[in-house]
Amino acid sequence: MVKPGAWNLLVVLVVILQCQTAHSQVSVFNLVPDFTSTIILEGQMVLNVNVTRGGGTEPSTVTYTVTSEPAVSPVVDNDTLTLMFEQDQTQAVIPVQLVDDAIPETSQPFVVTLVNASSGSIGTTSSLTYSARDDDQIPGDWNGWVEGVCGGPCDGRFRTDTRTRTCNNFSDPFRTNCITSDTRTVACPITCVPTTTKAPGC
Ligand SMILES: [Ca+2]
Repeated sequence: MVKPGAWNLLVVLVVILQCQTAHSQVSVFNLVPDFTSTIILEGQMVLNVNVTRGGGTEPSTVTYTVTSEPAVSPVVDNDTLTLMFEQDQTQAVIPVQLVDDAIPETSQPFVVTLVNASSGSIGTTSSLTYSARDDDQIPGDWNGWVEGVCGGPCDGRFRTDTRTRTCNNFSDPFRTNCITSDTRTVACPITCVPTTTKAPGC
């Protein structure tokens, strides 16, 4: 028969063993594929990519990269960055900064990659490739300026000219970014009649 004191000792040993087992687990970091929103527009500015941690619970800093083709107009700010996991934290978010330019272009891929962790290791889902869709229309040439009517005070008259152009979205409803009208302000000739004042006695 086991004495009560021995049971207590056994329980303590089991608890210590469990704690050691938990702390000895290695953190494994993975990206979380989420393509439910398959259309990523450059104009949305930010794409949040989730990272999960399994295994360990210790603080760890994960290094990652965000890269796009070294084209004339990269779709992300290519960079190497870090993501901090605090004690017991199991999820974190990488905010990918999209470049919202005004250049009409084709969809462009970019890649998010987990590189390493200060404590733990990178899992099998270490890299995901996305595609950023352009939202810029193709602008046509501007039509000529249409002069406005001069108005305002006689010594500060001005007119507002306008001009227009058409933009082509090539039947792509996501291409919405294009300015179709423009204005300019032009000074008009002064129309005040000069007046002269004679000094008294002249
Ligand atoms: Ca663009």
